[in-house]
Amino acid sequence: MRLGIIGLPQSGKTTLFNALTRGNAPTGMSAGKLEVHTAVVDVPDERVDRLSGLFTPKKTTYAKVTYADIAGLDGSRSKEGISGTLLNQLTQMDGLIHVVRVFDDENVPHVSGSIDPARDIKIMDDEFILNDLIAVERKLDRLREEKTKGGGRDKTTVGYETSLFERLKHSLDDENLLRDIELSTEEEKALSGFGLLSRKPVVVVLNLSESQSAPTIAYEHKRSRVVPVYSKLEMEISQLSPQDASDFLAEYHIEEPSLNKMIRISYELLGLESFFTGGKDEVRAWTIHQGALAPEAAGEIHTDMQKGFIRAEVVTYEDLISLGGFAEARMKGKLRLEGKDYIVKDGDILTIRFNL
Ligand SMILES: Nc1nc2c(ncn2[C@@H]2O[C@H](COP(=O)(O)OP(=O)(O)O)[C@@H](O)[C@H]2O)c(=O)[nH]1
Ligand SMILES: [Mg+2]
Repeated sequence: MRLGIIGLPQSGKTTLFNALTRGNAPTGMSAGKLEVHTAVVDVPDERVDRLSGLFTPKKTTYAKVTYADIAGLDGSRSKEGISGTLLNQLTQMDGLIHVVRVFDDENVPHVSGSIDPARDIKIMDDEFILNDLIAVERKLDRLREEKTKGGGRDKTTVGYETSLFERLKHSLDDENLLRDIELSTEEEKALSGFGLLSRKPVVVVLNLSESQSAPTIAYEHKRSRVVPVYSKLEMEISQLSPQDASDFLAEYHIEEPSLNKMIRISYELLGLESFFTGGKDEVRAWTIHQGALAPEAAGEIHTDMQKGFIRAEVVTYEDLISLGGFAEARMKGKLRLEGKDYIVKDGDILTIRFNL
């Protein structure tokens, strides 16, 4: 999972990035030009810790999330859209974390001269809508050309794409985020790889100072969440030892550090879940889409396992932990044999049987 941290200059992107990755990238440097920091972090999951305690494996591997702190968007709404390199960075992301400034600090000038989170959210949304409109119009031009020239792909496909992109265009013309429109699985598939920005799931982070409480922001969109975060405080906390960090969190009444919260919310928004594999060699967490079938899950582990998939032995996390192992689970009839049509559930522990 790749999550891009975006927002206006000086909104606190790098501060949040540091909080989420326990990093120390320089903050307060923003000049509004393209600059990207990336870091890969483990997805904290206490189920992995418990499984590791059960199997005592040689190796324990958590699922991974990549954070990219992407500076360069300034809400300038250029006619040509977002520039190539920056756009390229953005389209690669599975989801976006939009940092919006709420904190007040006279030493940190605001690019728009005042603190207004709702305005800043709209600046970025409008920029994305405009950019998507440019991309969609270009695509429609190409489709028209393809239709007149002929000889390329078959007419039905071209017609199908044309009506889909026309629908997108109407929606964008009305200044709607593409996140809000309902698409069939087939349409979704036709759009994959297109990287439309206003369709990407978004966590809006209201970046607060320690003394502030979160303002109420009405932001009713699909695949979107608004989350208040004390980025600067959390960046400081992220640099502490675990014991000091939990004392601090308690003192400031922060129930769950953003480190964990952001990942949990992103999994929800992106429709992701985890399954596990376990044994003497390795306990490992894997990420899949909700609704993935057993062979797809197997394919996450290795393409050979998907190709040669025979069946999966499945036990739930709760059963495995309470019964104490695969052998015990089998004796109690809790180790199921599942075939190609099995929909993997969050927390399943899978052993794939395959044949090459
Ligand atoms: N007072 C205060 N300052 C903050 C907060 N978050 C970020 N800053 C400061 O705002 C400035 C810009 O932050 P930075 O993370 O570099 O913003 P970026 O340009 O979006 O990457 C830095 O001087 C930060 O220390 C906050 O919650 N409170
Ligand atoms: Mg920065």
